[in-house]
Amino acid sequence: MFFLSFFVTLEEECSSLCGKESDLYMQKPARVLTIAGSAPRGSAGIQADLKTFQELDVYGMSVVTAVVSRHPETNKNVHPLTMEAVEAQFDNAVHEVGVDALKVGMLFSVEIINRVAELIASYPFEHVIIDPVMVGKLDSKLLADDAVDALREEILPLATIITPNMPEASILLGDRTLRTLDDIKQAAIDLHEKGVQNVLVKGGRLQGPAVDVLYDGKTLTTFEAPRIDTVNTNGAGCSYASAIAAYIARGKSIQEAVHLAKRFITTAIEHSFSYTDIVGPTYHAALRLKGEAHPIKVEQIQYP
Ligand code: PXL
Repeated sequence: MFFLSFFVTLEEECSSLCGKESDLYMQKPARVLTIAGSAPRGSAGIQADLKTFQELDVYGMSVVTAVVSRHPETNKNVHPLTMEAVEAQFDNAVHEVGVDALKVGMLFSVEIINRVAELIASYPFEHVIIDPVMVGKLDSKLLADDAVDALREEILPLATIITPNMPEASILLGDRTLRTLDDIKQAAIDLHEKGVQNVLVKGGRLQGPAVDVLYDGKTLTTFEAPRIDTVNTNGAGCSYASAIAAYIARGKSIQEAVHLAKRFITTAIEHSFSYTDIVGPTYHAALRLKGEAHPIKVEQIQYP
């Protein structure tokens, strides 16, 4: 077993045009489309995705699948859009602009999952980053109970990379208990075995440092940041997956994109805040305005 531990020096940040100056067509920002839920508080979902895209200098577009917002009288929290509305948004973005990388977040129902799977298959997307969103930070149910199988069977096979957190990885593996770093390494390997090219299991709920595990069928890579003592992490998963999509659209490899995105989200969490006593957002502008908060420690193990 080959073992390598190092602090990767990240290339100097450059715009999305880096390395592509000779190609006249690419003298424009790379294009990223998100298909996800709308979170009117501004911290998660489409709103977090678009803030992330803007910070990372990619051209953001969106397909809203549902609005997540509790009605003060009826108590209804998830308001799905019609299939017609989903189709129209997708058509406008894909056919009137074009897409360099697609990010998929909250899909909610079997009906939306099936239609979005057909729409994804209808276009030759090069990079598909799928965040298998299930439950929000404020305990909102973001995936219907009967939709887990559809998500696993119809959506995950379309992914270049999936980014489950520990509860999501556990559900995708049939309610397996995941507690330790070794558990999430095995989870990444087993989810890859189910046919996903690249699996990033996020260890936000581990004891100790925040370690995420990436497996691509050959190499297990861990990305470690110190645990930041805050509750204000609403939308962190959405923003992390969006940052991965942005860096991939800008031509980075999966490994580099995850490393750069982990740096982006760790810094955004370090400077997170809240306007009220409700769990607040990460600070999307933090990396740009304050610089990297903590270097990310990267380790690689060849497996098998
Ligand atoms: O952070 C998960 C998430 C994803 N998508 C939407 C959300 C949330 C959490 O609130 O509202 C739309």
